[in-house]
Amino acid sequence: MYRIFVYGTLKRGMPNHSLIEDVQNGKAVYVANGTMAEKYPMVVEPNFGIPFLLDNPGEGKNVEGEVWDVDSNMLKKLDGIEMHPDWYTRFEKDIVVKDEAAESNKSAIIKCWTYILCDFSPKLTTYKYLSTYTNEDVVYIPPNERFLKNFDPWSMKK
Ligand code: PCA
Repeated sequence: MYRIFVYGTLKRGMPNHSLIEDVQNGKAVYVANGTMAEKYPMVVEPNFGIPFLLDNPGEGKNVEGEVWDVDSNMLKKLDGIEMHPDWYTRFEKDIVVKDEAAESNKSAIIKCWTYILCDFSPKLTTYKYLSTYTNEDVVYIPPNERFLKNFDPWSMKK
């Protein structure tokens, strides 16, 4: 199994979450909510509503998300969707996980794979740095509809 941290459209209730729940893609088990140990700039690109964690550690906020255990089939599927390693790149990062039992304030740091945008266009750093992705402020345009707005994925890169 592989431990992953999702902070964007793959979270529960978000537009790509059904991929994780689809048993045809492989196995996935929810572990806990988590927060990145290190600060990162997380932005939502305003024209397509795509969340990006920018490879600029130390800037931005401690991003919140979900930890899941997935098998190699599911990981392959997610790598395909995120276009790892050409678009997003998957890295292992430290995630802080709290004991969710009442009255406990124990926490642990675990290593999880997460998708980060490297060599990003400087334009992306002009957007607001968020700690939590929601699909409320900017509507997410899924990949199969992006051509309608002439989306060029490589315009997000340097
Ligand atoms: N999907 C991945 C990376 C960004 C996105 O929208 C995630 O939810 O973590």
